[in-house]
Amino acid sequence: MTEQSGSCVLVTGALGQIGTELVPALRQRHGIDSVIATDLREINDHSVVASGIFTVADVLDKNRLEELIISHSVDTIYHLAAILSATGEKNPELCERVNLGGLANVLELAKEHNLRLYTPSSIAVFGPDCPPLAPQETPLNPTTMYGMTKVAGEVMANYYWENHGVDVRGIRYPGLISWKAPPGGGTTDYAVEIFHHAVESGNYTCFVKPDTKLPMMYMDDAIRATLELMDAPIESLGTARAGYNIAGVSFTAEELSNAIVAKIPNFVCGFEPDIRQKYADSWPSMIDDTQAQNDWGWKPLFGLEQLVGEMLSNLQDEN
Ligand code: NAD
Ligand code: AKB
Repeated sequence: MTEQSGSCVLVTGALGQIGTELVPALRQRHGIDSVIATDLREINDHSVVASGIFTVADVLDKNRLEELIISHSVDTIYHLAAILSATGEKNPELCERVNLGGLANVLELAKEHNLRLYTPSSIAVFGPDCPPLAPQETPLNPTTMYGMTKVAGEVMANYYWENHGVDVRGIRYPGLISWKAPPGGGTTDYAVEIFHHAVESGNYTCFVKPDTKLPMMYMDDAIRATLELMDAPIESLGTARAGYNIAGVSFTAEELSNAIVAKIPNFVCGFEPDIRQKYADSWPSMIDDTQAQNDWGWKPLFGLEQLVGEMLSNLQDEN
């Protein structure tokens, strides 16, 4: 079902890396007053999200979310609030509580108020036993708490679809690369930080090894994928509905650094792996997204060269 123009959308975790770009895209589609952006944090007046309705809401407070759903006649939730992998390993209890508790609340509210729900998954669902080219269907044995919450989240979402008919959809995003908002404490954050350091100081110390290869995606592709999945006719979606594999571009940390050097010849990147190396090593290096291609026509547009060009030119303009 494609969202109708009268639709009212609630976004949780709206001030994060994805929300900062998804909220404006949703406001362009639905109208500025039809997107209710929420987050646990207070908004900064300079945030692009401040151009429309914003209110503080904790996803663990189901009553507060329900109040917003009723008072704004919300029919769709984009549930972005979460604790990502690196922060999640520092505080696994918080990660479990927010990621699973928040999702349980929005799933129940979607059931009770007949809402559509978008809830992202991640390549963190995969574990060390996954082949380097991750299939859509494979045993999911993550080693991070974050990954475990994402596997459980897909299972919970499928349960609400199968048992209550809740139209819930999700994508296993790769590491997302963007310049408008900082990443929120993940393992793939090096692939964003490197650009800021290249532009601001000309050097960066990367926290994974040069040959670490992970699936990544430019934010424009990720936002388009999200909207395309939400627009897909319900009957076109298969068993992957709560966690579609989608591929963008895979590269090693060294390939990324070299692509930046091609544009900024004086840029120097060193490598000092920390604990995040272990999380990166537990994830596959490439994603098989045949199912997303077949079910809803997924196709990425940004390769490494385009992504590096966009990141550097936008950050250079900002500085
Ligand atoms: P982020 O960390 O940048 O933003 C998450 C937001 O959630 C933050 O603004 C935070 O303040 C908010 N939040 C935390 N606890 C909350 C609570 N209790 N109530 C309300 N808000 C709360 O994350 P993101 O990168 O925007 O990711 C959004 C979603 O996409 C998450 O589910 C994440 O797992 C998933 N994802 C992201 C990536 C990526 O590379 N960015 C990759 C795969 C999956
Ligand atoms: C993280 O590194 O935790 C996220 C993700 C891939 O889910 N960017």
